[in-house]
Amino acid sequence: MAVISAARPFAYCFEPAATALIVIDMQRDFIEEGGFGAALGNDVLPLRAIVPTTARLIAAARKAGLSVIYTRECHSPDLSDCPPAKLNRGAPALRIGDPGPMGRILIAGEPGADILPEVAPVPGEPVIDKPGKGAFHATPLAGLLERLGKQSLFFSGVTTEVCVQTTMREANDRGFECLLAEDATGSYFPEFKAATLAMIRAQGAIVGWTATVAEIEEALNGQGDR
Ligand code: TIU
Repeated sequence: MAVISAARPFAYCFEPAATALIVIDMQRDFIEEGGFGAALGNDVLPLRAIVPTTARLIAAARKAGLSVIYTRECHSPDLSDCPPAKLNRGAPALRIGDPGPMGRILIAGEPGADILPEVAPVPGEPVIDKPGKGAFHATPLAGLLERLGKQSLFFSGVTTEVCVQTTMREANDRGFECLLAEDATGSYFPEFKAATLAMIRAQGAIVGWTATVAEIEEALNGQGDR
């Protein structure tokens, strides 16, 4: 058993072999200009800032033998998996499925749906395409985690208060011990990120724990072993 002693709100214990790192939606459509995030009117720079720390976390997880599982928010080309409630929400400059500078917005197989090369999966690492914000909705993720025998999940990716928090809450209800990597998750709204971290760990870790990448690395390197 390993422990992240400095995790908030208190120490987080995990069995590395029963732990997976979930890397959520580190896609060009959210992190680069010309994608869905920018089309919604957002400044993408705060998301770019977490790319190096996320790469570090992925490398540490791989080295320690954790499973690394990726998600991508994207839809089939005919949009049959995109409900009107999602497609028509708000007044974005470009809607899901519209042609943009990185291909059709948020469509599987288009360049914009790709994961950034700095944090890309290596062969054999699962990539789960999801039509919703939560990664358990309409995906094989629950079955995959059960087959792999995972009980603890580390979370990283974008955006903190939308897809990351939704997935973390889904996982919490499914019985996983959840930890969010504070500096490997990002939001277009710094105040929403701060609020999400606070609400996750409030009330005695009501949703889960948070820790920095350095604190997670220390535990994965064995310095946190009991
Ligand atoms: N808009 C926003 O903050 N996020 C999303 O639409 N998707 C994800 O968080 N991946």
